[in-house]
Formats: sequence, C-alpha cells, structure tokens
Amino acid sequence: MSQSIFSAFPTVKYEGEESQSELAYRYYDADKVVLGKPLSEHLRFAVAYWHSLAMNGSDPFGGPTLQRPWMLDGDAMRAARSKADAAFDLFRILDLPFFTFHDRDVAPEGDSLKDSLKNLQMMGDYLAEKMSTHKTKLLWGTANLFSHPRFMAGAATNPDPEVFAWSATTAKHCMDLTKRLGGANYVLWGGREGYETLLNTNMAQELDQLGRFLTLVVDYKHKIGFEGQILIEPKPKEPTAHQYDFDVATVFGLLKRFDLQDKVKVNIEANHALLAGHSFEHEIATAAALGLLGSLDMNRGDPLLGWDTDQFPNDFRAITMAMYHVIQAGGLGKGGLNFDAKVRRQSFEPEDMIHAHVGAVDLCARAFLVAAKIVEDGRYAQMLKERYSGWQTAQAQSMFKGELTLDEIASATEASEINPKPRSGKQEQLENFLGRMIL
Ligand code: XUL
Ligand code: CO
Repeated sequence: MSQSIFSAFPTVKYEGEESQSELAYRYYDADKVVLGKPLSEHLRFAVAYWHSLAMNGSDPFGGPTLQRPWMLDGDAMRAARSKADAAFDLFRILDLPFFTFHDRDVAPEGDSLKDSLKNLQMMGDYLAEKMSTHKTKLLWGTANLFSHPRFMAGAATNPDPEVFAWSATTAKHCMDLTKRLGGANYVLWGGREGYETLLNTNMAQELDQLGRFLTLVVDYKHKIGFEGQILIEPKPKEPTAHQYDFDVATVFGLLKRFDLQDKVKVNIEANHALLAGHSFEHEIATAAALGLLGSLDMNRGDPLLGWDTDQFPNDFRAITMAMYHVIQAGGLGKGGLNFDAKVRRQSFEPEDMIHAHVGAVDLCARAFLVAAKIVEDGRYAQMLKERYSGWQTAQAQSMFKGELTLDEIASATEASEINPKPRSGKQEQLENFLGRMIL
C-alpha cells in the first residue's frame, strides 16, 4: 500500500472528557445512543475532498503554502491517485462515515470534454476500489461548474448555449458517478449562476435557463433511478456580485416557479447564511418551515470580513441552536454535516488538518448533545407552545384553517368584546434559560 502524508497518524478515538490527548474525540462517541439512535446516525459527518485535499493555501495576495506531494507531481492522473490515497488515509484517521467531492477535486481536467470525462471515469473506478476496502461512504457528489474560465459568465445561466450543454453533460456524468458510488445526495452550487453587472445581463432569460437546468437534473435523477436527494446550496454572492440562489427563501421561490419544490432540497452552509445577512439557525429554520431541509455544510466566516473564509466551526452557541432546529425538523434524513472548511494558510502541516477536524467534530457532537438535552428537558418547547396556545381555540382554528372569510372574521370580531393585551416576548428569560442549558 502506498504511503501518504497522513499514513503515519493513528485513527482518532473517542476517549471522553478526561482525555489528555490533543487528537482524541472528547464528545463524539459515535455509538452513543441519543434520542433513539447513535450519534453517528444523527450527525453523518463528512470530510470535504475539496477543502482538505485540493486546497493549497493560496489567497489573492500569496501563493500556495500547503505543498502537498500530489500538487507537485507533473503527471495529473498519477497525482489524482496519490491524492485519493491520502484522502482515504485521512478518512481512516478521522473515522467519520462520509466524504464529499467535486469532479475536479478527484479527477484532473483534460484537453477536451471527452478527456475530462474519461479522467473522471478512471478516477471513479479508483474511488470505487478504495471504497470497497474502506468504510467511508459518499454523502454527496457535485460538479465544479465554476473554476474553469469557460464558466466565467455562468454554467446553466451562461449567455452561450454551448456552455449550458457542456455543463449539462458534466452534471450528467457526475450524477452517474455519484449514483455508482452510492452517494446519498447530489449537490448543485451555482458559483457563477448570477451576475456581476446587470448592464450585460438578461435576468429573465438566465432564470429560465436555470429552471431548465434544474428540471433536466431532476428528470435525469428519476430516469437513472438515483435514490439520493438533489440539493441546491444557497449563497448570496461571491464569486458573483449577486447569485440567483441567494438564500433558502430565494431558492424556495425559484423552485416554486419551476414546480420543483417537492423534488429538490437545500444544502445550507453556515457562512453562506452569514453572507446573506442571516444566522445559520435562521436558514435551517426557514428550510424546515418550507419542507426543504436537506444537508448542512459546517464552516464559519469571520464577521469582520465580508467574504467566505471557510473556517472550521467553533461557535458553540450558534451550532447548538443550529442542532436544536435540526432535531426539531426531524433530523437531516439523507443529509449530514459536511466540513466544507479549510485550514488556514499557516496550518500547512498534515497534523493541522487532523486537529481542525477533531475540534470541529467534537464541537458539533457536544452542541448536538446539548440540543438533545434541551429537547428532552422540554421546558423551552413548552414556553414556545404556550406563546401560541391561543390558536388552539375553536374560533382561532376556524380562522387558521380558512373556514372563515375576511368579512366573517370581521363581523364575528366586531360582535365580540375582544381587546388583545400586549404580552411579553420573554426574550431575556429565554436567553438566560438557554444560556444555562448551554453552559
Ligand atoms: C462554495 C461551496 C462549495 C459547495 C459545493 O462556497 O460551499 O464547496 O459546497 O460546490
Ligand atoms: Co459549501
């Protein structure tokens, strides 16, 4: 078996809160049964091939700092194989159930579409072989329809139909591979599906193109009998000035417009929520309310920076409330928690990659345990229920269910003596209560 930069590291184990080891799980006890099932089944953690294997630490002001051996190899296919060897070593060390990938993360671009698809096919064989001897499964696959210059004016929303056709072909092959590798979901992130200036943009045309593309993807999923979910990953901006999949609510509008609201769900990324001016829990609660909750990308931004820093999560309070809303929504189903996050450019040692994941896994596990405690305790849910209890009366229910018209409500209300009194929203009390649960 070939050696990789990760081969020498032992598998990270659950050692409990008392552990003295830096590379141990203190809270992620995969088999611990909480709310009726093991933590591993609630959380369905995934390592992101893109950030963990393909990123090289460069930023707009400086070149690569993570000089992985496969990045220095002139033979692109040999490099892709050694990258895959390192990836599966990393999956083995972290002992997490899933991984995620873009086509370009796992297989190099070729000189033509045909060559690129051939590379993908060959690396698909290689991944299938690796998966047969490792326990890591595929949470989702996706196509990178944003990096290459051909996508600079969009993929599905490109003014050039040849780019649309190229993108559709690529998505077809990526879905085929995702199905072949047993993927639980297929993700569409529209990196360049938006505009940089309205001056050169026919928005109505571009939205219709996007709708056509989504419909084609959904139809193809049924045609090949792919059982996974199709997910759209909202993001408001970056790289474009405005993206059409701005946030969960915007995606819902798009899906309704193309009659796809029952066929597509969302993959919500924490920092994309922040960039849209929302909190992560807001986006999760919105998706839950609209029946769209699919999967989560766990990362964080820096509130002081207006761009996507893709850092590993470390905000315990925010993740606890995110997990609370996930539990309230009935869980993630086929989705999971994908670490769409990268180490900082000074963290170039292979060990830094392991520290980053171990800390993030433990943070999410601990947050989930606290969220489960809040659910089991029941007092918070009860406080919320009481706030809406007035809606349980027969009169209120007939309004709510649409049994009364506006004028019927008006005449009943005018004939009554009702005089609503302001009631406290109890925000501080709730914040204190949740603060105590979290500590
Ligand atoms: C980009 C991003 C992507 C998607 C998949 O901000 O989050 O990695 O998750 O294309
Ligand atoms: Co993401």
